[in-house]
Amino acid sequence: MALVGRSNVGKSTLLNAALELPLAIVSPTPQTTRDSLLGIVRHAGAEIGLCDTPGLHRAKSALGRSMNRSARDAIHAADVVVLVTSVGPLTAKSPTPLDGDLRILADVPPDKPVVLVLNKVDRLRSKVALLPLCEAWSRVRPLAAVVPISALRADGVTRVLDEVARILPEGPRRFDADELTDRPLRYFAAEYVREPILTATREEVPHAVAVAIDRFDEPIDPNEPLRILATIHVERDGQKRILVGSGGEMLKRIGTAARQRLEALCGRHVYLELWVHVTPSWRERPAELAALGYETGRSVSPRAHVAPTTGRVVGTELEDDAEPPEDVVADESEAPEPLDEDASLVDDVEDDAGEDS
Ligand SMILES: Nc1nc2c(ncn2[C@@H]2O[C@H](COP(=O)(O)OP(=O)(O)OP(=O)(O)O)[C@@H](O)[C@H]2O)c(=O)[nH]1
Ligand SMILES: [Mg+2]
Repeated sequence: MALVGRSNVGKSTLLNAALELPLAIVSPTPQTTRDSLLGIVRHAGAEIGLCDTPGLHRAKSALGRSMNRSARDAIHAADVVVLVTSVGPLTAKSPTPLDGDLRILADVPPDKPVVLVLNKVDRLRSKVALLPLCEAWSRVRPLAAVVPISALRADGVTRVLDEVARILPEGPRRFDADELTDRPLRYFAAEYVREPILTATREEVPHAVAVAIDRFDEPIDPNEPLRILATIHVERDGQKRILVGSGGEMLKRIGTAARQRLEALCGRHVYLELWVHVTPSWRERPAELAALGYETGRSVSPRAHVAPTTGRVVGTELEDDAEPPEDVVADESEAPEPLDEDASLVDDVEDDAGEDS
């Protein structure tokens, strides 16, 4: 099944809750997830491959387009689509589906079952507003189920798995009994370096960061630590200064958080060395994106493959179709959402600014 939706609605939080393990990185920054990540859950006799995907958004860079492509590919590859949206203080005033969600749904083939997940119900004072919202959704297209949940509190997540297990087609098992994900440990090493950066930095910095694993030594003796050398790529000198911090203090904090996260996942000691490198415009350049693993989505290449380039410095991406972070939820805009007649997921997803502040 594919977990799809706008940015920041809680897809990765839902994946983690279903796995009962914080495998995917999560942050209040829109566009946290950059490529698909499969988590395998055994539930009610079914083997469910949950494919977490990047939030569909109005892409303003080659990276953004690659992210949207990966989400669309997941929609088309999945047997079941779980469309995740979120509810909040505005839901009571305007219990209608958001344009951004409707556009995503329009890209799901009509014969593919869709489970709609209304996430973040913990933000509602009363769940009464969910009834008209569910009714409005049911008029849009037949849905296999509508499930209100709080992924953050792992409330309702079992019901999502129940519904998916019920409608999944029968087929042979595809994964080993102890398989958890399709990604290797080095993928998580890069992601877990990125996560504290997303949490600790603001504005364009989180979006300008990519992490490449330069060396990944996994000694056969499990008592020996994993030895990892990673480069954090940024686009400008100022961003590098922020990440290094005064006396290297920020970089040290990032490294400690990443190391602890990885040690918890793999159950062994980790030695992690971090470098910060300015690679201008990496988000715009297919060669850099491929070297960083975003085009192929399956490998993180050595630093040497990411040649520093010169050229236009990419401005801040306006993540204007994203669910806003928690701290601005109270300011959710009530402005009508701009409807772009050409809006379609076939090209870049156009924005819905409905919940923007
Ligand atoms: N209050 C509340 N916050 C939630 C819930 N689920 C997720 N969040 C928060 O929403 C933010 C985004 O969560 P993610 O899981 O990263 O969202 P996402 O849809 O994967 O985002 P992208 O990867 O950027 O597309 C984080 O700050 C989460 O803690 C929920 O049920 N309730
Ligand atoms: Mg995510």
